[in-house]
Amino acid sequence: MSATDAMTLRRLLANAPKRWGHWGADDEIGALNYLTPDEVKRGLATVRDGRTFTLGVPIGSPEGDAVFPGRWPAKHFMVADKAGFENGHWHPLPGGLEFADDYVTGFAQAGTHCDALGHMWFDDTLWNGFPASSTNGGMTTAGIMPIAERGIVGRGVLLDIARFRGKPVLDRAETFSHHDLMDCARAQGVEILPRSILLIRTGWVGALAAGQQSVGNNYWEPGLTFSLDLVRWFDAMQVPCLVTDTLANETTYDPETGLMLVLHAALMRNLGIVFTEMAALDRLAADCAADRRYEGFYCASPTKVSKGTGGSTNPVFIK
Ligand code: UVW
Repeated sequence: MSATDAMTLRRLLANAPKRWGHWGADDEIGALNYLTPDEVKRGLATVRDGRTFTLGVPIGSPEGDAVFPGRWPAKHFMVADKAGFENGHWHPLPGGLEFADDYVTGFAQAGTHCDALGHMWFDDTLWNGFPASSTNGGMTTAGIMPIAERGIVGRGVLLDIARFRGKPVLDRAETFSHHDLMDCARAQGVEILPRSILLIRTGWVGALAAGQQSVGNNYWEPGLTFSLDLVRWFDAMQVPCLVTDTLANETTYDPETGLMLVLHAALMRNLGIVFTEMAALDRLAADCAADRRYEGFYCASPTKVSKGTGGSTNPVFIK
Protein backbone atom coordinates (compact mmCIF):
# COMPACT_ATOMS: atom_id res chain seq x y z
CA MET A 1 0.00 0.00 0.00
CA SER A 2 1.32 3.44 -0.88
CA ALA A 3 1.57 6.28 1.63
CA THR A 4 -1.36 7.94 -0.15
CA ASP A 5 -3.51 4.81 0.25
CA ALA A 6 -2.64 4.68 3.94
CA MET A 7 -3.67 8.32 4.29
CA THR A 8 -6.92 7.61 2.48
CA LEU A 9 -7.70 4.72 4.83
CA ARG A 10 -6.95 6.91 7.84
CA ARG A 11 -9.20 9.60 6.41
CA LEU A 12 -12.04 7.14 5.75
CA LEU A 13 -11.91 5.87 9.30
CA ALA A 14 -11.16 9.14 11.09
CA ASN A 15 -14.75 9.69 12.20
CA ALA A 16 -15.78 6.05 12.35
CA PRO A 17 -16.60 4.47 15.72
CA LYS A 18 -14.00 2.37 17.46
CA ARG A 19 -14.53 0.05 20.44
CA TRP A 20 -10.98 -0.13 21.73
CA GLY A 21 -10.93 -0.25 25.52
CA HIS A 22 -14.71 -0.71 25.69
CA TRP A 23 -14.36 -4.20 27.21
CA GLY A 24 -11.06 -3.50 28.94
CA ALA A 25 -7.48 -3.07 27.81
CA ASP A 26 -6.87 -6.85 27.61
CA ASP A 27 -9.98 -7.79 25.65
CA GLU A 28 -9.40 -10.17 22.72
CA ILE A 29 -12.96 -11.14 21.74
CA GLY A 30 -14.44 -7.72 20.97
CA ALA A 31 -18.09 -7.71 19.96
CA LEU A 32 -18.54 -11.32 21.07
CA ASN A 33 -18.96 -9.70 24.48
CA TYR A 34 -22.43 -8.76 23.26
CA LEU A 35 -23.36 -12.45 23.24
CA THR A 36 -24.36 -12.66 26.88
CA PRO A 37 -26.28 -15.63 28.36
CA ASP A 38 -29.50 -13.72 27.60
CA GLU A 39 -28.54 -13.61 23.93
CA VAL A 40 -27.85 -17.35 23.97
CA LYS A 41 -31.33 -17.89 25.42
CA ARG A 42 -32.81 -15.52 22.85
CA GLY A 43 -31.20 -17.67 20.16
CA LEU A 44 -32.47 -20.89 21.72
CA ALA A 45 -35.99 -19.46 21.88
CA THR A 46 -36.09 -19.21 18.08
CA VAL A 47 -35.88 -22.98 17.69
CA ARG A 48 -39.24 -24.43 16.63
CA ASP A 49 -38.81 -27.82 15.04
CA GLY A 50 -35.14 -28.67 15.61
CA ARG A 51 -34.04 -28.84 11.95
CA THR A 52 -30.27 -28.41 11.72
CA PHE A 53 -28.08 -26.97 9.00
CA THR A 54 -24.29 -27.24 9.00
CA LEU A 55 -22.65 -24.30 7.30
CA GLY A 56 -19.08 -25.49 6.66
CA VAL A 57 -17.78 -26.05 3.12
CA PRO A 58 -15.86 -29.26 2.38
CA ILE A 59 -12.06 -28.95 2.41
CA GLY A 60 -9.33 -31.08 0.85
CA SER A 61 -11.36 -31.81 -2.27
CA PRO A 62 -9.19 -33.49 -4.95
CA GLU A 63 -9.92 -30.75 -7.50
CA GLY A 64 -8.76 -28.04 -5.04
CA ASP A 65 -10.88 -25.81 -2.83
CA ALA A 66 -11.53 -22.16 -3.62
CA VAL A 67 -9.22 -19.92 -1.57
CA PHE A 68 -8.43 -16.22 -1.58
CA PRO A 69 -5.64 -15.26 -4.03
CA GLY A 70 -2.22 -15.86 -2.48
CA ARG A 71 -3.38 -18.90 -0.52
CA TRP A 72 -3.52 -22.51 -1.59
CA PRO A 73 -6.09 -25.18 -0.85
CA ALA A 74 -5.91 -27.62 2.03
CA LYS A 75 -4.12 -30.87 1.30
CA HIS A 76 -5.28 -34.19 2.63
CA PHE A 77 -3.00 -37.24 2.84
CA MET A 78 -3.70 -40.74 4.02
CA VAL A 79 -1.08 -41.83 6.53
CA ALA A 80 -2.52 -45.24 7.30
CA ASP A 81 -5.06 -47.22 5.29
CA LYS A 82 -5.85 -50.81 4.37
CA ALA A 83 -3.20 -50.85 1.67
CA GLY A 84 -0.56 -49.99 4.30
CA PHE A 85 -1.59 -53.05 6.31
CA GLU A 86 -1.53 -55.22 3.21
CA ASN A 87 1.97 -54.13 2.22
CA GLY A 88 3.33 -54.59 5.75
CA HIS A 89 3.95 -50.89 6.56
CA TRP A 90 1.40 -51.08 9.34
CA HIS A 91 0.60 -53.99 11.64
CA PRO A 92 -2.70 -54.72 13.35
CA LEU A 93 -2.97 -53.80 17.03
CA PRO A 94 -2.91 -56.60 19.56
CA GLY A 95 -6.39 -58.03 19.17
CA GLY A 96 -6.45 -57.39 15.42
CA LEU A 97 -7.76 -53.84 15.05
CA GLU A 98 -6.52 -51.95 12.02
CA PHE A 99 -7.02 -48.23 11.44
CA ALA A 100 -7.05 -45.36 8.97
CA ASP A 101 -5.21 -42.15 9.85
CA ASP A 102 -4.82 -39.01 7.80
CA TYR A 103 -3.11 -35.64 7.79
CA VAL A 104 -4.68 -32.35 6.74
CA THR A 105 -2.63 -29.25 6.14
CA GLY A 106 -3.76 -25.85 4.95
CA PHE A 107 -4.31 -22.20 5.68
CA ALA A 108 -6.29 -21.33 8.77
CA GLN A 109 -8.16 -18.97 6.42
CA ALA A 110 -9.07 -21.65 3.88
CA GLY A 111 -12.50 -23.22 4.00
CA THR A 112 -15.16 -21.92 6.37
CA HIS A 113 -13.26 -20.11 9.09
CA CYS A 114 -13.27 -17.42 11.74
CA ASP A 115 -10.66 -14.70 11.65
CA ALA A 116 -8.88 -13.73 14.83
CA LEU A 117 -9.43 -10.05 15.63
CA GLY A 118 -5.71 -9.45 15.10
CA HIS A 119 -5.73 -11.08 11.65
CA MET A 120 -5.52 -7.70 9.87
CA TRP A 121 -4.28 -4.33 10.97
CA PHE A 122 -2.87 -1.02 9.82
CA ASP A 123 -0.75 1.72 11.37
CA ASP A 124 1.05 -1.06 13.26
CA THR A 125 -1.90 -1.54 15.56
CA LEU A 126 -4.33 -4.44 15.95
CA TRP A 127 -7.72 -4.64 17.57
CA ASN A 128 -7.87 -2.89 20.95
CA GLY A 129 -4.55 -1.14 20.32
CA PHE A 130 -2.37 -4.23 20.58
CA PRO A 131 0.94 -3.78 18.74
CA ALA A 132 1.31 -5.44 15.36
CA SER A 133 4.61 -6.90 16.57
CA SER A 134 2.54 -9.22 18.78
CA THR A 135 1.85 -11.24 15.59
CA ASN A 136 5.53 -12.10 15.19
CA GLY A 137 6.04 -15.86 15.38
CA GLY A 138 2.41 -16.42 16.38
CA MET A 139 -0.42 -14.31 17.73
CA THR A 140 0.33 -13.47 21.33
CA THR A 141 -2.60 -11.05 21.43
CA ALA A 142 -5.95 -11.07 19.62
CA GLY A 143 -5.36 -14.54 18.18
CA ILE A 144 -8.06 -17.10 17.55
CA MET A 145 -7.75 -18.89 20.89
CA PRO A 146 -9.84 -16.48 23.01
CA ILE A 147 -12.61 -16.58 20.39
CA ALA A 148 -12.44 -20.38 20.32
CA GLU A 149 -12.61 -20.49 24.12
CA ARG A 150 -15.68 -18.27 24.08
CA GLY A 151 -17.66 -19.74 21.16
CA ILE A 152 -20.12 -17.80 19.01
CA VAL A 153 -23.66 -18.56 20.10
CA GLY A 154 -26.83 -16.54 19.76
CA ARG A 155 -29.72 -15.57 17.50
CA GLY A 156 -28.80 -15.81 13.84
CA VAL A 157 -30.59 -13.97 11.04
CA LEU A 158 -30.13 -14.98 7.44
CA LEU A 159 -30.28 -12.14 4.92
CA ASP A 160 -30.53 -13.63 1.46
CA ILE A 161 -29.42 -10.69 -0.64
CA ALA A 162 -29.13 -12.77 -3.79
CA ARG A 163 -32.75 -13.95 -3.60
CA PHE A 164 -33.86 -10.47 -2.57
CA ARG A 165 -32.30 -9.15 -5.79
CA GLY A 166 -33.95 -11.94 -7.76
CA LYS A 167 -30.78 -13.73 -8.82
CA PRO A 168 -29.07 -16.99 -7.89
CA VAL A 169 -25.78 -15.25 -7.23
CA LEU A 170 -24.55 -11.67 -7.09
CA ASP A 171 -22.29 -10.47 -9.87
CA ARG A 172 -18.55 -10.01 -9.61
CA ALA A 173 -17.89 -6.75 -7.67
CA GLU A 174 -21.60 -6.18 -6.97
CA THR A 175 -22.04 -4.26 -3.75
CA PHE A 176 -24.72 -3.69 -1.15
CA SER A 177 -25.10 -1.58 1.95
CA HIS A 178 -26.73 -1.78 5.37
CA HIS A 179 -29.82 -0.18 3.79
CA ASP A 180 -30.05 -3.21 1.51
CA LEU A 181 -29.72 -5.46 4.54
CA MET A 182 -32.62 -3.66 6.22
CA ASP A 183 -34.74 -3.77 3.04
CA CYS A 184 -33.96 -7.45 2.62
CA ALA A 185 -34.94 -8.19 6.22
CA ARG A 186 -38.21 -6.30 5.74
CA ALA A 187 -38.99 -8.24 2.56
CA GLN A 188 -38.21 -11.50 4.34
CA GLY A 189 -40.38 -10.56 7.35
CA VAL A 190 -37.57 -10.92 9.86
CA GLU A 191 -36.28 -8.37 12.32
CA ILE A 192 -32.60 -7.59 12.70
CA LEU A 193 -32.50 -7.19 16.47
CA PRO A 194 -29.51 -5.67 18.25
CA ARG A 195 -26.88 -8.37 18.89
CA SER A 196 -28.13 -10.67 16.15
CA ILE A 197 -25.46 -12.68 14.34
CA LEU A 198 -25.82 -11.68 10.69
CA LEU A 199 -25.56 -14.32 7.98
CA ILE A 200 -25.47 -12.78 4.52
CA ARG A 201 -25.96 -14.90 1.44
CA THR A 202 -24.69 -13.75 -1.95
CA GLY A 203 -24.63 -17.18 -3.62
CA TRP A 204 -20.89 -16.71 -4.28
CA VAL A 205 -19.44 -19.74 -2.47
CA GLY A 206 -22.02 -21.97 -4.14
CA ALA A 207 -21.09 -20.50 -7.53
CA LEU A 208 -17.38 -21.11 -6.84
CA ALA A 209 -18.10 -24.71 -5.86
CA ALA A 210 -20.15 -25.21 -9.01
CA GLY A 211 -17.35 -23.77 -11.18
CA GLN A 212 -19.54 -20.83 -12.29
CA GLN A 213 -17.04 -18.41 -10.74
CA SER A 214 -13.35 -18.85 -10.14
CA VAL A 215 -10.55 -17.27 -8.16
CA GLY A 216 -7.95 -15.84 -10.47
CA ASN A 217 -6.33 -12.63 -11.57
CA ASN A 218 -8.36 -9.52 -10.83
CA TYR A 219 -10.45 -11.42 -8.34
CA TRP A 220 -13.19 -9.15 -7.06
CA GLU A 221 -15.98 -10.61 -5.05
CA PRO A 222 -19.36 -9.08 -4.29
CA GLY A 223 -20.21 -7.87 -0.84
CA LEU A 224 -20.77 -5.09 1.62
CA THR A 225 -18.95 -1.89 0.91
CA PHE A 226 -17.65 0.78 3.24
CA SER A 227 -19.51 3.90 4.27
CA LEU A 228 -19.36 5.77 7.52
CA ASP A 229 -23.09 5.17 7.98
CA LEU A 230 -22.67 1.45 7.50
CA VAL A 231 -19.95 1.26 10.16
CA ARG A 232 -22.10 3.32 12.53
CA TRP A 233 -25.04 1.00 11.87
CA PHE A 234 -23.02 -2.13 12.66
CA ASP A 235 -21.81 -0.44 15.84
CA ALA A 236 -25.29 0.73 16.88
CA MET A 237 -26.76 -2.72 16.17
CA GLN A 238 -24.00 -4.28 18.28
CA VAL A 239 -23.42 -6.93 15.63
CA PRO A 240 -21.22 -9.55 17.29
CA CYS A 241 -20.34 -11.64 14.28
CA LEU A 242 -20.65 -11.26 10.50
CA VAL A 243 -21.00 -14.49 8.53
CA THR A 244 -21.04 -14.53 4.73
CA ASP A 245 -20.69 -16.93 1.82
CA THR A 246 -17.76 -15.07 0.29
CA LEU A 247 -14.04 -15.58 0.82
CA ALA A 248 -13.49 -12.29 2.64
CA ASN A 249 -16.90 -10.99 3.84
CA GLU A 250 -16.83 -7.74 1.85
CA THR A 251 -16.36 -6.58 -1.70
CA THR A 252 -12.67 -6.90 -2.46
CA TYR A 253 -12.05 -3.25 -3.40
CA ASP A 254 -13.80 -0.15 -2.19
CA PRO A 255 -15.42 1.14 -5.41
CA GLU A 256 -14.71 4.79 -4.59
CA THR A 257 -11.11 4.63 -3.43
CA GLY A 258 -9.84 1.30 -4.77
CA LEU A 259 -8.62 0.39 -1.29
CA MET A 260 -8.73 -3.28 -0.41
CA LEU A 261 -10.72 -4.90 2.41
CA VAL A 262 -11.65 -1.68 4.16
CA LEU A 263 -14.25 -3.39 6.34
CA HIS A 264 -11.59 -5.65 7.80
CA ALA A 265 -10.21 -2.42 9.22
CA ALA A 266 -13.49 -0.68 10.06
CA LEU A 267 -15.46 -3.61 11.49
CA MET A 268 -12.91 -6.18 12.61
CA ARG A 269 -9.94 -4.09 13.74
CA ASN A 270 -11.87 -1.11 15.04
CA LEU A 271 -15.18 -2.55 16.29
CA GLY A 272 -14.05 -6.07 17.18
CA ILE A 273 -16.73 -7.75 15.05
CA VAL A 274 -15.77 -11.37 14.46
CA PHE A 275 -15.67 -12.41 10.79
CA THR A 276 -16.74 -15.87 9.71
CA GLU A 277 -16.11 -16.39 6.03
CA MET A 278 -16.91 -18.92 3.31
CA ALA A 279 -20.04 -20.25 4.94
CA ALA A 280 -22.23 -22.55 2.87
CA LEU A 281 -25.63 -20.86 3.05
CA ASP A 282 -27.49 -22.17 0.01
CA ARG A 283 -29.29 -25.08 1.69
CA LEU A 284 -30.29 -22.97 4.68
CA ALA A 285 -31.47 -20.19 2.36
CA ALA A 286 -33.66 -22.58 0.36
CA ASP A 287 -35.25 -23.78 3.57
CA CYS A 288 -35.84 -20.24 4.82
CA ALA A 289 -37.43 -19.27 1.52
CA ALA A 290 -39.72 -22.29 1.79
CA ASP A 291 -40.97 -21.69 5.34
CA ARG A 292 -40.41 -17.90 5.41
CA ARG A 293 -38.49 -18.18 8.70
CA TYR A 294 -35.14 -16.49 8.52
CA GLU A 295 -34.07 -16.64 12.16
CA GLY A 296 -32.57 -19.46 14.19
CA PHE A 297 -30.08 -20.57 16.79
CA TYR A 298 -26.50 -20.07 15.59
CA CYS A 299 -23.71 -21.98 17.23
CA ALA A 300 -20.06 -22.09 16.13
CA SER A 301 -16.55 -22.15 17.44
CA PRO A 302 -13.28 -22.12 15.55
CA THR A 303 -10.61 -24.74 16.09
CA LYS A 304 -8.33 -23.93 19.01
CA VAL A 305 -5.16 -23.18 17.06
CA SER A 306 -2.44 -22.14 19.46
CA LYS A 307 -1.38 -18.56 18.58
CA GLY A 308 -3.43 -18.90 15.38
CA THR A 309 -4.65 -16.13 13.12
CA GLY A 310 -7.89 -17.98 12.46
CA GLY A 311 -9.54 -21.35 12.74
CA SER A 312 -11.75 -23.64 10.71
CA THR A 313 -15.33 -23.91 11.79
CA ASN A 314 -18.47 -25.79 10.82
CA PRO A 315 -21.25 -23.62 12.26
CA VAL A 316 -24.63 -25.14 13.02
CA PHE A 317 -27.89 -23.24 12.49
CA ILE A 318 -30.97 -24.69 14.12
CA LYS A 319 -34.54 -23.68 13.24
C1 UVW B 1 -8.23 -12.21 3.70
O1 UVW B 1 -7.32 -12.22 4.51
C2 UVW B 1 -8.08 -11.69 2.34
O2 UVW B 1 -9.40 -12.72 3.97
P1 UVW B 1 -9.77 -13.47 5.32
O3 UVW B 1 -10.45 -12.48 6.10
O4 UVW B 1 -10.43 -14.64 4.83
O5 UVW B 1 -8.62 -14.00 6.04
